Amino acid sequence: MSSITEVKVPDIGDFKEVDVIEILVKPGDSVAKEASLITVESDKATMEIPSPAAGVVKELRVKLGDKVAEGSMILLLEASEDEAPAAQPPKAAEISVPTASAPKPAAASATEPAVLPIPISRPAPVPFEPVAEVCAFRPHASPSVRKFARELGADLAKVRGSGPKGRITQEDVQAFVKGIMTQAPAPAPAPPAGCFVFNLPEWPQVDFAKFGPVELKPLSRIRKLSGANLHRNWISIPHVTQFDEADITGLEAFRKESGAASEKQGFKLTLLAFMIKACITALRQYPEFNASLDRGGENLVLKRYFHIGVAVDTPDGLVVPVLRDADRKGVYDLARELAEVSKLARDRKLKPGDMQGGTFSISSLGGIGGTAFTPIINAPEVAILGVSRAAMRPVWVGGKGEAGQFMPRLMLPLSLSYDHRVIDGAAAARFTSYLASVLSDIRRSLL
Ligand code: CAO
Repeated sequence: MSSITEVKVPDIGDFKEVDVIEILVKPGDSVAKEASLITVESDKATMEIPSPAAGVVKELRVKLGDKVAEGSMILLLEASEDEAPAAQPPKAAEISVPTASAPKPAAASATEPAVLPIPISRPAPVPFEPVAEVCAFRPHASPSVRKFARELGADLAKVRGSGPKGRITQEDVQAFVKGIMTQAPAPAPAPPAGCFVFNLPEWPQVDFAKFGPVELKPLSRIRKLSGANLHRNWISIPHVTQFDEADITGLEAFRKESGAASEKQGFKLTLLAFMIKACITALRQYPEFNASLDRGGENLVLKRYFHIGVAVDTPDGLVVPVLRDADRKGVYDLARELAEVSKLARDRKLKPGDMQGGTFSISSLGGIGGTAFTPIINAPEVAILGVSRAAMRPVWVGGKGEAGQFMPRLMLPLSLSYDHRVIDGAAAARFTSYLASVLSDIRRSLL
């Protein structure tokens, strides 16, 4: 004979009221003894409440978001025949599921009426598994979701929770795994030194549509990949940006004079090609800028080659193709190659290898505008030069006092971001002022 059992919230220790955050069964489900029925959560712990017996769920008496306390009814369970009690059943109100640690003997309640004539099975105590949120940066998920993630090999720390208070749901884990299966981006290698764990407040969950019309625009694959890398670099490298400016009046005149030859061959002799040349001169002078930290963070790997990455703005996002052995190329060759790689980038034809092996990067926004910015280092490089728009300005030249005068000069703003673990502020100031001097008199790059 089968019997109906009222399953209630057992002794939940010190917690007076807890939230129902997950309902793991529905009417008609067959459950095994000790199978989890619901998940409840206090501000300190998450617990699953197991079934006291095997049987079929007849009726749910809780819904998501309900607050429950010890004794609250969870559901009615039709216990299987072999689960039916052999001995005399206790009263309905005595039904209790097992407790977390020291199970209390179920006490008869005079005030709680028995809804049905229920023959009761008294299950053997089964300990809960309260999951204390021992560290604040542990992902917020119930034990069953954790188990599910473990089975799929999903790292919960990387899953964004869409549930209340950022809680990770089973659907979030499924979506995360699906995302990996479809995109399969290479996992980022561990940072060279140390491991970074941040204890940050949860990201604000805002329903923007509540405030006005919105439109959803999916991020491009490039933007997602570069966004993840930029974020990693920004939070794991102590950036400092050194600002300076170079007088490029003479260089610009020279570039214009020399430009006709390249125009005939179908490419522009751009300022950027000269910038690359000048940077290599400065990198030779200050080799720690053409370097990387080794994996252990104990040594600086100085590179004896000069592969310069150039940030290219494309409709799909930022990419950084690398001009290899730029030190062995002339300004015309560099200008031609720049035109080629930026076209390849915009036509989405760059191969992964075209973006690898860089030793130093340049990000030029000069063609667009602005006076300064703070570029993000392209790890594992240790420095990146930002170039803003050159402008004519009155500059005091010719020495102090009456000997000097204001002259109109074309001034180029430079913004050098560097990894402060590797490069000191004084070295960065020397590097940028040396670079400015080379740009002011490009003949220095021949020396
Ligand atoms: N100051 C003033 N004018 C400049 C300049 C500067 N620093 N740099 C370039 N210009 C001028 C050029 O002379 C050119 O003028 P003309 O059309 O009159 O000849 C114009 O601006 C356009 O230059 P360009 O962009 O075609 O060429 P470039 O060599 O300067 O740059 C490239 C090439 C690929 C770097 C650029 O097109 C680009 O994509 N820049 C954006 C990079 C970026 O997004 N960086 C941000 C990274 S951080 O998010």
